[in-house]
Amino acid sequence: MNKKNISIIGVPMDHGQNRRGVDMGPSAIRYAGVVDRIESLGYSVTDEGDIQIGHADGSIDENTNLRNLKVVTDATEALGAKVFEVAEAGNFPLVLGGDHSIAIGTLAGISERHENLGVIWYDAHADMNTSDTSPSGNIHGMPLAASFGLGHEQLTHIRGYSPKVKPENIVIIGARSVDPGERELIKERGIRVYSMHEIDSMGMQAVIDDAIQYLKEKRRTDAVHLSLDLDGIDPMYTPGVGTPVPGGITYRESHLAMELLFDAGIITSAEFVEVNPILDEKNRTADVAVALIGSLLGEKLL
Ligand code: HAR
Ligand code: MN
Ligand code: MN
Ligand code: MN
Repeated sequence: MNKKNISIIGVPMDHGQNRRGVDMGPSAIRYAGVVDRIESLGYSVTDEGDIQIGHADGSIDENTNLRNLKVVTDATEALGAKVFEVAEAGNFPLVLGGDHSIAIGTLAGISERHENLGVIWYDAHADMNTSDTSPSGNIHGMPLAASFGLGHEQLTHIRGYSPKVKPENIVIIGARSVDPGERELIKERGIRVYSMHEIDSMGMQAVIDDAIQYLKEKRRTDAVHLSLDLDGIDPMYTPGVGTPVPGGITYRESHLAMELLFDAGIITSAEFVEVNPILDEKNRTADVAVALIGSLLGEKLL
């Protein structure tokens, strides 16, 4: 990655799920020193502040099976516009969440500028439910499906176009909690998944090498967005997340993954989501987010 200016965009969103506190994620990550950490690597940083988030009553609409659709739609529209603007200006968008529903907006802003965007989805979950398959009505379990064009029209058409990404340009890393409808879609759409099984058996180095090779050589992507959900990492290291799943990726494996992505120079935008300081222990999860952002942007041990 050339040393582009990094534009930080905070998204204090907690309406894509039903546990409060993840709206404080951007503050916690800033408090953990994200700006200084990135500046110390020689980048210039612009903190663009936070996207305005409306209020919602938390109920699930019985016709759509969606919780807080309007406020999520409004926020992702606003985020999409901001991401588009900073990327147009030549900056690297670094989005801080907030729950994972915000990825719908990030991808809406980024994909408009690319013909063949790739996405790396680092997560315990597949986030590929639709209003028909969701067990929770929570939109943070739906952003990938929405981004390849499945689900409620308001979610699939942020910024007026759909799809944002081809299913075969998506790579999921760290999956270990996948719902039946998601499993079907993964098979049907040919989505590449490196679940915990592949991470255990191949090792993280081989997983990342394979993912990079796939996105670059096989899919010929012209940009790659990293969407990193802190629950992809084992809750032993990142307890401050709303939907922890045991048996996850280790702290060191995650650093290695970020370092290899940096070395490959393929990542053109990123987001770090689901940090919930209320559920956390001494801001550890935000600290991990900042450390991983450091490695993604080129920090080395020696
Ligand atoms: N799959 C479940 C659902 O749709 C849980 C999703 C949890 N999602 C996140 N983002 N934390 O990955 O409700
Ligand atoms: Mn609120
Ligand atoms: Mn997620
Ligand atoms: Mn998750």
